[in-house]
Amino acid sequence: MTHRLHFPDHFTWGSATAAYQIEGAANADGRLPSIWDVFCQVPGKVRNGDTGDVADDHYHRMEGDLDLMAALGLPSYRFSVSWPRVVPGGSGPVNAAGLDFYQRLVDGLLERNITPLLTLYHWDLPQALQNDGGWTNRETVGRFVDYAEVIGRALGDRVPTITTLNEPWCSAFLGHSSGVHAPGITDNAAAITAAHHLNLAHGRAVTALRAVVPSSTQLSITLNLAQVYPATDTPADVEAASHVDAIANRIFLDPILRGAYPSDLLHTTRHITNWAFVAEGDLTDINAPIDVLGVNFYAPSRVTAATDEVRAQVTGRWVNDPSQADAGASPWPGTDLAYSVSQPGPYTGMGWPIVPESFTDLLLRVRRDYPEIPMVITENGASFDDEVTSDGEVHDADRIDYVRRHLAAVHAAIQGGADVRGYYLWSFMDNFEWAWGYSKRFGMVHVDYDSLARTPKDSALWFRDVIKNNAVELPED
Ligand code: PNW
Repeated sequence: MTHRLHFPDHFTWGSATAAYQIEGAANADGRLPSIWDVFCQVPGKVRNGDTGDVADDHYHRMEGDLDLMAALGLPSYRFSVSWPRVVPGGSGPVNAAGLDFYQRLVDGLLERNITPLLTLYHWDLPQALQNDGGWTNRETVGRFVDYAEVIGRALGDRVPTITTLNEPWCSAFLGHSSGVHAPGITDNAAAITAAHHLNLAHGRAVTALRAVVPSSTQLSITLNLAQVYPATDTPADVEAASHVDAIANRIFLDPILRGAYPSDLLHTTRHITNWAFVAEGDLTDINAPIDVLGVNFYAPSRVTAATDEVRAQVTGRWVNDPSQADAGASPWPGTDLAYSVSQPGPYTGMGWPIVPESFTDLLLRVRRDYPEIPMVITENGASFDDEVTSDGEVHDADRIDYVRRHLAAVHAAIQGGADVRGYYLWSFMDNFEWAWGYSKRFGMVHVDYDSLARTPKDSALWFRDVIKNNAVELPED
């Protein structure tokens, strides 16, 4: 016996990728390096010394990939535009050849009846801008707005939803505090400065885009919100969880949706920064109205207060490290007041705990605290060690189980009143998993990194049925 959970009419189904993770062709047609091209050259930063130079070679195989999306019944596709392809110097001349790739991509999607969802920035800052300080430099905000306008003018008439930034938390805090992402800086004050400039870039880009795109275009930002639980119910741990909620979630949600930084955040970070980078009018700019909030979710977080005992266990690494899944503590990026601690399994191939109920909690929390904003799940999925069998199949039952349970969690949140409009599975195909290189596979399509052959996994065929039925089937238990 099975039990069918139906999704609302007009629910949007799709899958997602990002430019640097799939395109390759790093030096083609006038593209210049991004911070990730440079970061990949630093020994020890990316597993096995992998780079995005070739990746899935999507840049040269785009038509075939779109055919595969159509064959798999995808109604929508979320991709990102590579800033260093379109404006290679970060500012200055537009590279027509780079822009042409995205023209062809969008046209190719529309020809196949696949609705594009475009992300302007998925972490590939032009290195030229990093040389001037990148996101710690307020000038980068204006460069981003100019780039957003270029894309809005070129593609805005055919792309119904544009997202400004993907996961500014990762750019700010993994890039500038833990340093496990490009540009690899380890400075908490720099991370908070970067977070503010990312917020400002988002808000000003929204206003600039409104002037150049049709009035029907939905504008958005995608956040990876941390669903934070205290390690124990002691007041100190509860306070640590609230602090992490401020420095991971409300640092973005509050200025964007309410026009103010949380007062507790300003207070608890005053020994790190004086927030002098916030200029008059910034909060009004950041608070530019958006139409929908993109939410990416993988796993919850568990945190504890900074005590001498906890500090003694610190391994110095960010805890989202598979080898750390069941050991140690690590400083929460951007702060010295809270530490991330291990959680019970089961885990995905990233060592991230599988806790679907926490996804429901998160969506209901956003609904409760920011009731006006509709949400779209712009990423959810899991990495596992998939292998192609001798008959050319990939039996990824663990991924199907992960997605099924997380879809049930989304459904429960909708039943509970959350306004969730769509779901994009991360990822369409295996790709460059940032610091983990090609060692982690999130795709519903397998990629052989020798031949670059694409093989739909069982999860892709299963997801095609979910889409067709607008429903997920759960085993009765
Ligand atoms: C997201 N963390 O990244 C990104 O949007 C994708 O590009 C990426 O492939 C996907 O999730 C899977 O990792 C994250 O350490 C990377 O908390 C790291 C973390 C969160 C999100």
